[in-house]
Amino acid sequence: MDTSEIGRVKESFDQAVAHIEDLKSLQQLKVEYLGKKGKVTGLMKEMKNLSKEERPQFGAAVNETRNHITEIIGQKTQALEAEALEAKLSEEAIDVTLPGRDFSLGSPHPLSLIIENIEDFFIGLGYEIAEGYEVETDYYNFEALNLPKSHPARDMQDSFYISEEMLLRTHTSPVQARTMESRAGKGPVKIICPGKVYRRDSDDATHSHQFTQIEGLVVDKNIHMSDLKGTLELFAKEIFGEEREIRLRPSYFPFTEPSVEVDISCFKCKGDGCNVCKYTGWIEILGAGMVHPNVLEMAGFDSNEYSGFAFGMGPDRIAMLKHGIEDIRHFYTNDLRFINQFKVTEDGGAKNESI
Ligand code: FA5
Repeated sequence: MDTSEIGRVKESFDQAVAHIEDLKSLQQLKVEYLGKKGKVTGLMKEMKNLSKEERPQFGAAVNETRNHITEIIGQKTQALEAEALEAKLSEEAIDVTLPGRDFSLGSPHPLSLIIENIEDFFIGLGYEIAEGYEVETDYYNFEALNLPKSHPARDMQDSFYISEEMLLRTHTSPVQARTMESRAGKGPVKIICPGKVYRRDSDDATHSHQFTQIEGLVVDKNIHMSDLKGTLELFAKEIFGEEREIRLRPSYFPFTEPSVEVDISCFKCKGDGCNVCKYTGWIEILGAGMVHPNVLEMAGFDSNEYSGFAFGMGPDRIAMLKHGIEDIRHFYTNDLRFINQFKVTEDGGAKNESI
């Protein structure tokens, strides 16, 4: 063996290393040349077959080749490691300038918003919020409100009966009967009761078999019709605008005497006549009256000492008027395109962005 064999080993290494592209192949190449049974080690083993004179030169050449291979492998290892790190970093790179992922925020339901507006207004006047039961007894829904069985006025509210004595409440008025009863004849009572009610009405653009109502009740000494009128005037201005006026028309409810229907001056045409007010200049918004002495007495109040007023309104219809919604069924069909139009304004009110 002569030094030309060493040159061939070096050359074959140089050629092989030029094609290496990953650390694993480089490691294999290292073993192939520098390992125990590798080519360079094989050259060293040849030393014993050489003469004493040849050995130093041969040994130096093998050492030089081994150093060369070791150095190249070292450099290549570093280069490949840097490349792998670079690839990993760019794979894991986060572009902090990308816009964040959008997640959709729900909008409060327009009915919840109008109910909250109305609640806030009455809380400001010192009212408490009272709650009752959606499944109610015939007694509280009708009898305690001066509507004995077979009273013809029961037909005013077609009902879903569950049994002889139980029904889905047709209005929120049973809450006033229950609340008065719980106060054991002692005033003042000053409540509003928002909630769902149910009637066997056929669904159409302005009627739903399930809708919402807000009841109001004040019972104390010396409560007069003027207190009712003043309260509702303030309410109309708060919900429909400062310039609103109200008017009371005589009406009939078995639980109030006298009873009135309350209209507000039209907020769209300001009284000139338009499609919202059906060209009358006025829009009906609620029923009200002075609490009937029979209702006070049945709930344990002395009607000679106490008097009161009550009112009941439909937030569905109020929201429809306020936002120009033409069909009550939009409230109950859960179409997000409808609900998402309503946003909460800074003062906590509702804004319909499409209007
Ligand atoms: C009542 O329910 C009385 N309890 C209100 C009342 C309370 C009067 C206290 C006096 C004192 P009325 O049946 O008119 O009254 O209903 C009140 C409101 O509920 C109506 O003005 C209307 O806005 C709403 N309403 C009635 N029926 C429906 C329906 N099917 N769909 C949607 N809203 C309705």
